[in-house]
Amino acid sequence: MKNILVIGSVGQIGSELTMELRNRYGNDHVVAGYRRTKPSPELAESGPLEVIDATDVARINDVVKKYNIDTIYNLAALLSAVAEANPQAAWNVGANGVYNVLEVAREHNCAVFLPSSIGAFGLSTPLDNTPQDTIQRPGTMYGVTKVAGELLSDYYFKRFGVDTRGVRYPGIISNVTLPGGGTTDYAVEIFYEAVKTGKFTCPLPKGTFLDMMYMPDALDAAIDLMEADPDKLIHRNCFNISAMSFDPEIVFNAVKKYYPDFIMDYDVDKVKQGIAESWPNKMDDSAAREEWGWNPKWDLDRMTQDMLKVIKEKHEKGLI
Ligand code: AKB
Repeated sequence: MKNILVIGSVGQIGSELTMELRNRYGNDHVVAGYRRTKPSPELAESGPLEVIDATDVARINDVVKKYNIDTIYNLAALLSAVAEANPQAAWNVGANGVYNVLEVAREHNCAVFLPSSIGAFGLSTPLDNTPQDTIQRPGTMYGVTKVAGELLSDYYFKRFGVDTRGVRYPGIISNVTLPGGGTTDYAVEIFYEAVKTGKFTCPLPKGTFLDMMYMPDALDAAIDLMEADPDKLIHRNCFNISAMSFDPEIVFNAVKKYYPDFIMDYDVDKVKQGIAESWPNKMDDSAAREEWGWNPKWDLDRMTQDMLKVIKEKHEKGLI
């Protein structure tokens, strides 16, 4: 049986990934590592919990020893827009934090899941059908840390044999924990506003296409890749994965189908616009499909129905 540590377990992906890992591997086998934000009662009461900061290598080491950890999922990061506001902190968590996790993994022989992002690309990358292996010159600190993480993961595998694996996540859409400070956050907020106020002001301009994915597919991607046969992994780290690609008008119309009175206007955030325009419109994820069977299950319409249903139920219960 695996003993897993999730660093960043209260974030948008971490909160749901930790619960999914507990379902699959047993509650006692998955340690939820968090830094400052209080974990939800569900997370806190269903299994072990430890305060962990990715920038504190001694603390990671202690927790790995205490629970005999053999697999680490490191979800700690500052998202793209927040990282632009505080590049020093973004480097510390996104690059030094990754280095710390890899060092502990090397010493204790742990497998490591390190997520990269569409943010690892930049304006000189082909933005349509973005290849798995291509030019990566991101113009953001978030992107710089993601490229550093990809390279470090490859290095630790080749040099020290650490079982590192990772995907390049697109914008993730979910209804449990809100993302904080990403460029793709609008694609989550639009669903909440449709239910709560019937009106949404979009920070990205019409025509800004980005890769997106519903959370259940994002969780499957992480766990399926960690379970994949290592002999079949040619790339191993930073696989392009995508489930859909849309611009604000397309997701607006998808919501409007179920909320016909929903209205949207635009108030473009220049920082987010600049970031979004340097990211792929649509990635080629054929390497992930070929090497470990990546096959997303959720398309835009199915996801829209599910998001609206769950958020409406929460709203009616006064939870949001
Ligand atoms: C962000 O917008 O910063 C993230 C990402 C795509 O990595 N959601």
